[in-house]
Amino acid sequence: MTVSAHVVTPQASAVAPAENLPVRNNWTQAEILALFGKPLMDLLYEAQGVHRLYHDPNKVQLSQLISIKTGGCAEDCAYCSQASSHQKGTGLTATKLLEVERVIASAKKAKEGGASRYCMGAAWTGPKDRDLDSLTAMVKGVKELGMETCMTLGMLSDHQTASLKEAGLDYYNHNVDTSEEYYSKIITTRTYRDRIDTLERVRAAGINVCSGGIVGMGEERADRAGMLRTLANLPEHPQSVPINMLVAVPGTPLESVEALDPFEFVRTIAVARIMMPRSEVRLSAGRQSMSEELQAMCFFAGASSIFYGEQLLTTPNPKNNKDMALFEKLGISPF
Ligand code: SAM
Ligand code: DTB
Ligand code: SF4
Repeated sequence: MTVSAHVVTPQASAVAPAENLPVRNNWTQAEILALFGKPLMDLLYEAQGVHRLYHDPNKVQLSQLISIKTGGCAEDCAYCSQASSHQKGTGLTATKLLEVERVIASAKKAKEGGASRYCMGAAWTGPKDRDLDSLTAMVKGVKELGMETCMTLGMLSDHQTASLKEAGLDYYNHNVDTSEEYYSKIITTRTYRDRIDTLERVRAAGINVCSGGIVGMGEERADRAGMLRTLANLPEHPQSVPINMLVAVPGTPLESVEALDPFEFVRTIAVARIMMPRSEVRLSAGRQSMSEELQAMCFFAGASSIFYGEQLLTTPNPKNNKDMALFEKLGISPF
């Protein structure tokens, strides 16, 4: 039987060469919704094209988390196991700030396991000045191991930001979490403006910004688009953009929210990649319940980083050997 050759005509690339691709900070909601609304294959093709202009498509960065102070938080974020108002339901035990030596010892293990960035998270509205010496010692100690440092401590004052910068902090994580419109449905103890103010302080101090959010909290597509619009229209794109799939923790107000369609999650990654072409887009919380195929689609859509290690802050994450087996199958290597 003869099979007629299927001639593939080379198509014009969907994206411009890197040097012609403007980094935009003026995205409109209509443009973003138009990206979300594309046929999935067109969206993925465009996102992968943009991804290849600035990133090695076969490399994924590994960041490891540690909770340096767990629970007892005065904020009321509806998704969070660590809000003191949800702790009765979640059964989480609050801890004090970990000792510096313990944090550095855990960072060393994370480095040996292959992580290149260490992200230290605290369940605070913001740090107290009395904690600053310990926090700066953690930054210095982790940097001495040759790892990048990231902290997420809530709202920062000017002098706290300056102390962290002086200690050598590389990244500060502070998520906008959702759209401005949906924010008050999720958090009532602070405002969207509070988040933007801390991001401005961090950027002004010359610390790299890590800011993203959570999807699957019962929001509409317009809110996912609005969240990306806020992030991409900041004066500078955040250097890292974590996209978290809600981990619906039993005992939190969002425990029984309807799960987001996985393809909508992939679309969110792809749109983030197109809008913020140079940023690291991190496939963040939620991987524990994602199939390997879904994660592979996220990498194709432009995710260039993951949280690595068997624990996020209070919830589980895939084991290192499981992630390495997946990378092996996909021909991806960590950096
Ligand atoms: N307390 C600080 C703050 O809120 O900025 C820092 C730690 S807080 C736990 C860091 C981020 O974790 C949140 O902004 C949120 O995006 C993410 N997060 C918390 N709980 C989550 C959950 N159940 N599912 C997905 N992401 C979550
Ligand atoms: C981010 O965007 N996701 C991380 C990190 N930044 C601090 C936290 C995810 C937490 C998931 C729920 C938990 O383990 O408590
Ligand atoms: Fe506190 Fe952060 Fe959890 Fe909100 S997300 S309750 S601020 S630890």
